[in-house]
Parts: sequence; C-alpha cells; structure tokens
Amino acid sequence: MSSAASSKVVISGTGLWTPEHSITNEELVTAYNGWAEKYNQDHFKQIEDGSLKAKPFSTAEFIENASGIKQRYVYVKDGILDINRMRPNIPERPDDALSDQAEIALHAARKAIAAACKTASDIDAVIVSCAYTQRAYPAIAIEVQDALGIEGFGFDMLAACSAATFALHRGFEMVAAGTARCVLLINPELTSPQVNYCDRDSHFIFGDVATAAIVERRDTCTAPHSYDILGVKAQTRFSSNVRSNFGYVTYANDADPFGADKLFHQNGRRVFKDVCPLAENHILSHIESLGFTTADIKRWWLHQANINMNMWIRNRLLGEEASLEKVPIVLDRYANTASAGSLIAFHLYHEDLVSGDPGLICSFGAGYSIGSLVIRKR
Ligand code: CO8
Repeated sequence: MSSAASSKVVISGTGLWTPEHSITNEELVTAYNGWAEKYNQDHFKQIEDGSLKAKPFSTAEFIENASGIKQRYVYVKDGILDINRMRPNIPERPDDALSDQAEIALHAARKAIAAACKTASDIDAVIVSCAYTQRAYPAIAIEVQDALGIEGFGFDMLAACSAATFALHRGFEMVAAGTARCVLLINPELTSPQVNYCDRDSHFIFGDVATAAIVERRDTCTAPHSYDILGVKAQTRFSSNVRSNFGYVTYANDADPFGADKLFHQNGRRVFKDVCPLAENHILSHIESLGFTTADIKRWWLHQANINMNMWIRNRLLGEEASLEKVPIVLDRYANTASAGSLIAFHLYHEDLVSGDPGLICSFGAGYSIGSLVIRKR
C-alpha cells in the first residue's frame, strides 16, 4: 500500500539518545564462552551420555564477518557479562517513578523537539513505537506526553523492525488529514532485556538506543533542516522466522516465562533470503511510483540489521561501485537497534544534503515488515 506524493507534510527534526555503556564483541564473547564452559562442565555427564548437547563457543571474528557489528550500546551493562546472570540487571521502579523506557524516550524526544525548533505547545500527538513496550498500560507515550507537558493525546504501537517507519507513516497521515498539526514520534528501543545472551547465534545482534522525530505541516516549519515527505509505502507478510513469544498469556498457560522462546530467536539465514528480495522490490516500486530512478536518490537510510543485507541491497539497486557514503552504515557501532537503525542513519547523515535532494528511509525485518518514506530536502 503506498500513498501518493504530498509536499504539505515535513520531517522537521530528529533526536538520538545513545547509552553511555557499550560492549565490544570481545567482551561479549569472553562472557558467553565463560558461561558455555561452565555449562558444559556442570552438565558433563548428560553431554557424555548424549542427553544434552554441549554449548558451542562464539568468536569475535565470526560476529564481525557475519554481521558487521563491532560493538553495541546498552542501557545497563551490569549483569550482561556476569556468567552467573547473563542478562542486564534493571531494578523495578515504583509506579510513581518515571519508567525506564519513558526516560530514554524523553532523552531522544527533547533533542528532536529542539532540532525542529518546536515547543510542547506546538505538539498535538505523541506516538511511542518500538519492538517492545515494558508494560501494556498506561501507554509509555502518555507518560512521555505528561512529562513534556503536551496537550492532545498519545498512544503506543508495536511493529518490530518497522516500528519507526510505520509510526512516521501514521504521523504523516495525521498531519495530512488535519487531525494533528505536529506529531512527536519516539522509538525507545530497549532491546537488551529480550536478548538471549546464552544463545551463540544471536547473543551479539542487538543494542539499545532511542530515536525521535517531529512530523509537522510544511507551513509551520521553521527548522534549519527539513524534508518534504513525498510518499510512504508499507508491506507486511507473516513469518515466524523472527519471533518472540513473550506475552501476558504465559501467566495463564503455565509456560516458563523465561524460556528461550520468550526471548528473541530467529532463523537468520532464512530471514536473509526472504527479506532481501522483498525489500529490493518494495524500494524499487516505491521510488518508481513517484517518478524517480535509483540514480535520483541521493541517500539511502536503510534498516541496520546486517551489513551483508545492506550490501546485497546496495549492489542490486546501485551496483557494487556505489559509494558507501550514499548508503550509510551505523551497525558497526550501534548493532541492530530493532526499528531505530534507519533513523540513526538519517539523524547522523542528512545535514550535508542540499535543497532538492531526494532520499529514502526504509526498514525491513520481523513480521515480515517493510516500511519506506521517500523524502526531499527543502
Ligand atoms: N560464533 C562462531 N560461530 C558461530 C556463531 C558465533 N557467535 N554463531 C553461529 N556460528 C556458526 C553457526 O553455527 C554455523 O556453523 P555451521 O556452518 O557449522 O553450521 C556458521 O557459524 C554459520 O552460521 P549462520 O549460517 O547462522 O551464519 P550467517 O552467515 O547466516 O550469519 C546472522 C548469521 C548474522 C544472524 C545472519 O543470518 C543475519 O543477520 N540474518 C538476517 C537476520 C535479520 O535481519 N533478522 C532480523 C532481525 S529482527 C529485527 O531487526 C528486529 C526484531 C525485533 C527486536 C528484537 C529485540 C531483541
């Protein structure tokens, strides 16, 4: 489904919050291998009689070659590298304290509001959109709305890898329809509590971050850098190849609430093979529907899950000789940040574009879901 060109709605500012803590591949691998060695020793007998499989070891070289990731940022480092814990230690906060996710959302939101030269009174709606929210209700968006003193309304939405682009689509539609003058969209991607740090195949994939964006009417925009939204396009296709069974029904079915299937798990190879061609076709049909060719698009802010996926898409759409400046990569530093990756890339690599330059923001991954926006610098 795509919506036709409109230059009445703009992205007028973005914000990025980067956690102060980071973990290198080497640190992560040392912890995982220490845990695996202990597991194998503790289960020596079962491994020998074949009733259990020995845990394999991880390597930093594999991680960098297979994914392009060198390090990741985390909200709380304490606990993740402790071989007796292997998960972050994030203490529960009382109901009258700001929640963790609202806190990191606010860091990014304030930066986006400042970049767009807006104040709370200009904003009519707040959408918090990410892969997980830390509770079902009250919405994190309403907590953020309250902390910022914004009138109007807020709601949360979940769309895994495409949470940020799908939220931008909703902001675009609300402003185009006149139901809001200006919308604040936030992606507090607190992924580390859902990472299985005891799974060699996926322990390295994710990092924490928060991104935010302001979408508003073109005629109210006073920001130094702003982008007309020329069109939006979304596509989903059901797949269980990237899945988390975490949810409130676990209480009713007596399953282990901490079981491996309740954390992020995937068939990574399958995802790669399915999603790359889907994304290629989606992007081509979107830009062509707006009268552009791939040569016209000056910058490609792609989802950041895996360097080899982005290079595959670059090679298919632009050719192997295309400059990496056109297709910025942030996952070496940030790792996969669920929906926030394309927004981090946009935030860090847009100011040098000149008036009239078109660009593409595109997410692809779990769901499967693909979401794109074709934008043009004003
Ligand atoms: N160290 C050493 N060896 C390893 C390791 C490791 N850590 N892990 C695997 N190996 C081994 C494997 O066992 C395998 O060995 P063998 O050949 O003997 O069987 C070999 O290395 C190759 O393994 P793979 O085939 O799995 O390796 P790949 O080259 O396919 O790379 C990747 C694995 C990196 C996972 C790759 O397949 C990939 O990135 N695929 C795409 C994944 C993707 O995009 N997924 C979507 C992510 S979902 C998302 O972005 C948001 C979801 C919601 C947020 C969740 C928050 C927690």
